[in-house]
Amino acid sequence: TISACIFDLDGVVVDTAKYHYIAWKSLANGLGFDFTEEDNERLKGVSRMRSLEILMEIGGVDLDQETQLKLAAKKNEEYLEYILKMTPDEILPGVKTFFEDLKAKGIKIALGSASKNAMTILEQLKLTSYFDAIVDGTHVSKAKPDPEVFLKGAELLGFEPANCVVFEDAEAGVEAAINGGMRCVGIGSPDVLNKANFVVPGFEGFSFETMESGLNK
Ligand code: B16
Ligand code: MG
Repeated sequence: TISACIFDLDGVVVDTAKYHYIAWKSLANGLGFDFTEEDNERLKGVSRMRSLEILMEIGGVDLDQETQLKLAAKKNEEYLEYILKMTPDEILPGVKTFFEDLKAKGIKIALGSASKNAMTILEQLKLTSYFDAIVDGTHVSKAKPDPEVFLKGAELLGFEPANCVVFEDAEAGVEAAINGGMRCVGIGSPDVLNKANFVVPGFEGFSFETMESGLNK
């Protein structure tokens, strides 16, 4: 039986990757190198400090710890400028309808995100009240593919991992769900998310029934 659904945020509920991209790009340009959209793919689902490490690797630069913290804070300031302008229009298609469907069926909803800005984003989207539990980057010490973020969500709701279904757009996130003993619906491309139980391009037309039949295949 399915008792709860746990959602990743960036790339599942909303497309914040485009704002992360603009902010990381301007940081890279300030350091004297370019940062492409393809490079940005490597940062999806990855923590802020790990993202900066990957960026430094791309630019071939080496920075001391203190500078890294300063630059990560600077990137976040710019990123915040964009997310504070976000509105509920930016909720990805079909997400709200699916949330309503889950509520109507008594299925609990949790957030399992690596982002330290998750609360701000949910507030901007006016989605906070849909969540029965929220676990984000401020609550965990181990990054995906470690299952910590999803296990904490299940624990807060009081359900066994086997009764939880995770929705993820990043490979590391899918692995985190499987590592935690949960089933996982990939949001995106089946080539990338091949470890998920099944993959859909998005939530348009997606319902509790679609989920059940997909998981029972
Ligand atoms: P922040 P998710 C992740 O969110 C993003 O996918 C990733 O690109 C970002 O670096 C990370 O959050 C940390 O975000 O800088 O806001 O703490 O996909 O796990 O919801
Ligand atoms: Mg994500």
